[in-house]
Amino acid sequence: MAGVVAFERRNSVGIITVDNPPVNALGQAVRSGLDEALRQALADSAVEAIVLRCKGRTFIAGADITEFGKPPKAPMLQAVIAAYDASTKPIVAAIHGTALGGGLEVALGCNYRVAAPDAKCGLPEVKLGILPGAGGTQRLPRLVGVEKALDMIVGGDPISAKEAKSIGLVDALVEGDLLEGAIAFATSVAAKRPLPRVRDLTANIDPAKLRPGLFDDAKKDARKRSRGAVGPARCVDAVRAAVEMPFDAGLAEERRLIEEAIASVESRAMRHVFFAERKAAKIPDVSSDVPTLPVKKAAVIGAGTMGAGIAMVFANVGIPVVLVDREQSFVDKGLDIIAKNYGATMKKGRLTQAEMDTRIGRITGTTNWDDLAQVDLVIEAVFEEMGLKREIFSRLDKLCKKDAILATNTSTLDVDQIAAATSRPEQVIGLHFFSPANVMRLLEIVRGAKTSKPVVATSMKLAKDIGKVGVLVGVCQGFVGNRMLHQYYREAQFLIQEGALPSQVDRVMTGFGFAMGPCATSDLAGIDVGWRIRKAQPKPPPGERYSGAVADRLAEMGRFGQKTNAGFYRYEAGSRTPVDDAEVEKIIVQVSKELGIERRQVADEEILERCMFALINEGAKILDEKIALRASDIDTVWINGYGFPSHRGGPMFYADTVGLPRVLERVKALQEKHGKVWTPSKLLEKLAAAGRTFADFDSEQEGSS
Ligand code: T1G
Repeated sequence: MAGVVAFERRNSVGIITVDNPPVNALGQAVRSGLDEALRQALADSAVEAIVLRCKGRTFIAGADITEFGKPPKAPMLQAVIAAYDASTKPIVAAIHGTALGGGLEVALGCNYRVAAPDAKCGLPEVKLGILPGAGGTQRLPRLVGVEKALDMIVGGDPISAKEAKSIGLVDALVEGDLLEGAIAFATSVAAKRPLPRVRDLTANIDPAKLRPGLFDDAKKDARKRSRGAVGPARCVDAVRAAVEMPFDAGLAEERRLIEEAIASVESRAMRHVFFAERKAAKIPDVSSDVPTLPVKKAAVIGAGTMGAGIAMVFANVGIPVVLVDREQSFVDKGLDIIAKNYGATMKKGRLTQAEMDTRIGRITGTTNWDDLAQVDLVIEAVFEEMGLKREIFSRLDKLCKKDAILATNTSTLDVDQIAAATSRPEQVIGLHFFSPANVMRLLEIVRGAKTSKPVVATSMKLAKDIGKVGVLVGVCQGFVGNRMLHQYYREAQFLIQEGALPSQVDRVMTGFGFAMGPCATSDLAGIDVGWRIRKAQPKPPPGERYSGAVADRLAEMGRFGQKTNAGFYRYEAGSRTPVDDAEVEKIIVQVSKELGIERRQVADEEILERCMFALINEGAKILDEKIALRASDIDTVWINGYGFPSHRGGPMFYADTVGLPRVLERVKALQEKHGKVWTPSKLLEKLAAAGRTFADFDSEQEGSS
């Protein structure tokens, strides 16, 4: 029997144990091991009942995603589950950690399921652009009802063991030793007949009991929320088959749909995103044996919106944090922001009063810098002004303990220049959070020229510990995300100067799948933020176009965006819904006139191409300069920090789907027309000429490191 699955008997109970670290994924060896173990259990006459359980940190967390797209190897998972389903002896699945995807489907093929109280169950396949393909769409609705099954399958989020018990997905929660509890449960049901099989349940899938139009509504809703991805709607079709077809026909329909999904670019994109996030955590020259420093107590300098959000991030994971500002009123305002944020989460039922009190209890507001003497990590989150930041870092250098990590949340400034204000630049790093810091998953970790490996390793680990996706980037203006954003916004603004309107540009980009278009995002972030930065920078030389002209005019008129209920759009009081404003069109036409630009019809395709190719070309330059380690890191930054649609895989993955020769050809044509802002990246030219992709570039980097 394959070494990853073992079989043993304890008295009258056969125990099948899966041991395939790190997450007991259902690779070929596990599938054939499960098959063989069942055969042994059924053949052993002393066995009256069977327990299926896993070693390690979790129950089976799904099919082995690395096998997707490769020729399938027998036994197929459906066949393995069919054998468990047909067992003549009761099988009890003992769930701990996360029973996900194919793992939960295996458990649904068993007669009973018991779980540790902190376990989770889910069918997250939709997050990989596919759907449960081993009976989950047919068995789950039979067991927990159609609406709950739709919720779990179309949404993809796991549920707690407690909820699973309450909806009948799990038969019992086992306190203490899970295996002993499962064996006791198995013994208690050993003689019970007939054996309960999920496939035989029909009450929950009786069409007469379902709300008319349920599936059409679910499909409409799925389309509305999926920003153009087709995966969620396909999940609805599969669950519909459970109601409209006999079990085996439903299984066949599920099979047809998953084969269609696995072959789709959408699923390839989302699988790329899955592995890209995990790869981002690996730093070639900082191996896992580089020691990390403990972060048991943190501090945040600056109690503004950003600082307050960052303090919450630490309090949320149990790390006490000191929130510092120069005046008590500023500190109080920061603590107030925190209380309001937690209050809002509590109102949504996602936090209890007790949890809120505990978290707020971990945050100490102060104006006394001596309170920083013993913290392990300080994050500076004050105004974007170099002089102020250097002053703060030189003060921290004198105050903080020797091995404290001094971090800056700057989004644009030179981390090396900030580090040079201290006697310990090796302890300085950039930790660039995204607003709202307690919500956005991305953390750009900015490695300075002198940042030590232990500080890098600690920051990468910290990102995971605080629930963020950490991506290591180098020092340059705007790092990875904002540097590319600047080129994307540049093109969006040029297109508006040439004839497009904000709503057209935003419609094209949200149609592509972005959560928000560039103009609505500027209104959310505040048009005045960019305006103040531009005002401090030199204007482009004569003859060179200036992308900030329209935004500057709006800001000069006090149209800062949502905060003034007017920006690129108008906002009704208290509403965040952008409304087209004829006043803005007048302003834009006037600015074009002053710039000597004759306005013209701009096609949607041109908007998409120029905005996307500006991103891609800058991304390639960033890779060439080694500011990012991988093209997939750039994708991870854009998906977790800028609302890039995950079903497109990120700007660099998208470029590979378009084809780099095509991207290069268009970039060169745009350079012809619009000048040096479109100078093609050398790396893009090299890869296109060699018929290679950004994915090739990444695997070569990986191979050479
Ligand atoms: N297949 C292959 N590798 C996997 C894997 C999987 N299903 N899940 C995790 N890994 C690797 C991961 O790449 C990483 O590798 C290591 O395990 C640790 O993961 C038929 C078709 C379980 C919640 O979508 O959500 O079943 O980077 O860093 O934070 O219907 O992993 O160390 O080299 O994420 O503790 C459905 C995917 C599959 C679950 C653990 N299942 N996994 O999180 O660790 S489709 C999923 C997760 C399916 C059936 C269909 C998480 C986790 P490395 P990690 P973690």
